[in-house]
Amino acid sequence: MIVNGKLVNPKLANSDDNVALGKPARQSSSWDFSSANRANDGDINGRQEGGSISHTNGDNQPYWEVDLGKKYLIEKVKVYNRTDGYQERLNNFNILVTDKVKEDMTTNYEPFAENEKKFDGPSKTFNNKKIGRFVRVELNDQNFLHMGELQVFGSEAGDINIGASSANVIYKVSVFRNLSDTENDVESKVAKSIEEGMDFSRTAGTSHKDYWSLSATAKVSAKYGVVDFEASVTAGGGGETTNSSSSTNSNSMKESTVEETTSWQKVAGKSVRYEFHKFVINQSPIHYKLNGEDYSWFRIDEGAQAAGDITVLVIPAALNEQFKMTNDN
Ligand SMILES: [Ca+2]
Repeated sequence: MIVNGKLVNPKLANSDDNVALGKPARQSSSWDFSSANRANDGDINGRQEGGSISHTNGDNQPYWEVDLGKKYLIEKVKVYNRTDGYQERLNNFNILVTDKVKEDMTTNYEPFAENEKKFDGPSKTFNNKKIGRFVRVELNDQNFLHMGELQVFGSEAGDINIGASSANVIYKVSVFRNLSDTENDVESKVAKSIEEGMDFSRTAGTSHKDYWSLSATAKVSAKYGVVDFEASVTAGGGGETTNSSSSTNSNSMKESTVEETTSWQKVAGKSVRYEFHKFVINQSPIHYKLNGEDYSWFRIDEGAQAAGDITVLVIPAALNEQFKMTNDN
């Protein structure tokens, strides 16, 4: 078995970015030259003379809406009110999100913030967790709607589709880390069965007929995956190994392990032993695209039992960027 590769860090959307900035915006009507795009032009100036506030006519339930271009897990919406008077008009309003478009009409709105009253100070931040592509501010009553700026913060949510049902092999990884200089017995948890929630993917290599690969990817969030740990191994015919670990903020994480046991293994000094425990399930994988990367995983209907096969990889713990190792297995 020949293993070589480098550590990789999955790219994740930067949640500090205002994803509404400069995106297409519209409103129920425009008063004078106060077009919708003024509320996401990057200028929070709330004075009419500054030329950067959006402003509708006195419509019944006027709205302002931005199209983020793709689905995001929206976690924060910050609204900047007008500051040169008339602030009380931004009163009794909803912030709504949706990712549904039907014949150019947005539908199926969900409230991000409901029946909000006017707020003190020039801006207010609303927190929630909603999947959406469109963010709308709408007054419940008849009035003028104007805002200095509206900012949206979140991470790209990606797209999900369900694959064809088939027998699939997935792996759960156990990590035995020995940071001391000498060989030691190291304890880790080994999964005996797994179920829905925290999921693992397998990717088949295609560049060589004897070539195989696997990846064990811990996903968090019931609906949308965020990588917490990823290790992939390819071998046979001189494959390539990547091994990465990253920590991200999680959303409704749910452990998949139903039953586990404690295992002790001897691990050489300054090394990490990875055990990939094989599970075989027969159902449809869920394919997921996030930040240009493809993932697939499973929502397992019933606790799947370990098949008993274990693949072991031991690598130096101090490894940082590049590593190469060879053994006869
Ligand atoms: Ca503005």
